[in-house]
Amino acid sequence: MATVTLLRPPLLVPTWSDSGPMTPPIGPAYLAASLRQAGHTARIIDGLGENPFQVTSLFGNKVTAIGLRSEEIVERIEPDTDLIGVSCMFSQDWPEIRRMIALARRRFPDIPIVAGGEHITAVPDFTLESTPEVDVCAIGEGEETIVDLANAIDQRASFEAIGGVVLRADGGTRSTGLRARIRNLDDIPLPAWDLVPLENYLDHGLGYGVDRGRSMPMLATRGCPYECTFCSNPEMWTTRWIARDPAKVLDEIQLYRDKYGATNFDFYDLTAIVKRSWIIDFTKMILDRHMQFTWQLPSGTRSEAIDGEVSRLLYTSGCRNMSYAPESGSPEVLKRIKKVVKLDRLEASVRGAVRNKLNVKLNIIMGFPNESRKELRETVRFLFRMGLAGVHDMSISIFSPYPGSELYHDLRKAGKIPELSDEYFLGLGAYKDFSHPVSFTEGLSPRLLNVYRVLGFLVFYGTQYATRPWRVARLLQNMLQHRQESRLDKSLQDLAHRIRNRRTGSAKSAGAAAA
Ligand code: B12
Ligand code: SF4
Repeated sequence: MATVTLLRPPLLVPTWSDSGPMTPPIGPAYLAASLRQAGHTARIIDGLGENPFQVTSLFGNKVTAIGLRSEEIVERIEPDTDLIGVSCMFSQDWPEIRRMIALARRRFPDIPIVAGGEHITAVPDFTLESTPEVDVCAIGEGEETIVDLANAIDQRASFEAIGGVVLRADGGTRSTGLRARIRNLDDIPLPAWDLVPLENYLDHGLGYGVDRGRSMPMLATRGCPYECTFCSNPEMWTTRWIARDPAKVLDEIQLYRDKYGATNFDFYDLTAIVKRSWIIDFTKMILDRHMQFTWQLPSGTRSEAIDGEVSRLLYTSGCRNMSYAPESGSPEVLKRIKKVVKLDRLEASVRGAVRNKLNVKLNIIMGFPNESRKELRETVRFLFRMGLAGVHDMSISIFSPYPGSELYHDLRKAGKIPELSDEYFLGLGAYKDFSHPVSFTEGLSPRLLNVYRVLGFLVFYGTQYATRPWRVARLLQNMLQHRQESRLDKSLQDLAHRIRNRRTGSAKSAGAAAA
């Protein structure tokens, strides 16, 4: 049987952004579990989790790496490895991951290297053409592909007949095409968390959501049925949304409560709430089983299935924080980006969630191509209404054209992204970085875009706190007592750590504020 080492890079964050989510590597943990189930030996080198308190400045201090340096990750690969797998989720990380791959190749000249993940799925040909050190790219969902690759190594067979890969062939590349998605998610073995330095996350309150105790990542669904033009979901997961059996999700939660003392569960789903009946079954089952834990939906979810009854059930079953992803307050923009959302219905859903005591965050994007000033002002007015409604948090990202998305293809065709250079990849990190603003909007300078963004923040938080002054007191109290309830609590406390620990180089200071 084969021995596979999976590399998770360090966390790479734009140095001047407030974002740097320190999350356990759920993708590699899933892959490792499938490898083990098939009889192979799996290892994970979690670049972030192995040393979450080390900070390294990269690319002229444009990027901060948190965790092991790429050199240290490669040093830890055991010599008996038969296959090296590298995970690349975020395109902005590619320049450093490519360097890590080159280091691995230098140390292991004859061991096959496979790269996979969301970024690789979007640009497999570019990856193979620009990075001779990569032997094969895995596209889409990875569990079956990694097992087939390990089987092929074991049987000394070629990779050519394996589904879901892109290989070099005849001086170019050849794709075997995306695999059919795994239909029964409950057949996938649970993530191999024992191969990850999990305590480093659990003990330090690191994770995706607000710090509400020992937090474990969860995945209840995969995929999303929508096709928003700024999102790479359709090319990666297709438009098939598949949910697990709610009972199995709760069995997993119970396992982590017993095994790791977990008290909070962050759902990493792309769009957890699509089907009303699923979320009702799930929440009612928590209540029927008398389970006591908190859970959060930090990825921006859709609003269609969340009416008053659903948000009440969410709260009573322990959900405390959830994010909606309206993206814009302009109906024209929403139509153009194919968000398929009705703002009045979304607003009603949000108001219901706030009334039912959920801590609500909104995800906004500004700076879509062709977005007008009038449309940006509509978004600011929407934020005013949401502040008035008592929504707790929001984030405004500046639009970045991620590979694999429809807008990326459009901008490439129009020559707005002339080549896939390091500058372009690093520029994708500008979505939250005030120091290097980028604008893809005709007639709107990066500076002006930043002005709209600051205006949006001021209007939203100003309205919210002017109408609910007790929330300011609560914010200060939480700050003093190191308690977190909202994303703003989390961001401010992480910022305080960052300032306090700047001289000591603590990773928590360098970027633990959540995205
Ligand atoms: C949860 C999430 C986050 C969380 C946590 C991410 C994490 N796990 O560390 C946080 C908050 C950190 C986050 C932040 C951001 N995110 Co995000 N996020 C997601 C989301 C919804 C789920 C990721 C996930 O955990 N999936 C579940 C696991 C099981 O899947 P997976 O890791 O992809 O692994 C599978 C396959 O990819 C493959 N695979 C992966 N690695 C490998 C390796 C090998 C060798 C093989 C064979 C296979 C393989 O097999 C795995 C199992 O099937 C994805 C969308 C999505 N569905 O993936 C977006 C997504 C990854 N995020 C995205 C973006 C843009 C961001 C942000 C830039 C913020 C923003 N504006 O939204 C920030 C950047 C963070 C940073 N570095 O600074 C984009 C990335 C696009 C890109 N090309 O860069 C995505 C794809 C959303 C989208 N469709 O646009 N995100
Ligand atoms: S942005 Fe959200 S709703 Fe739109 S396709 Fe991506 S995951 Fe689905």
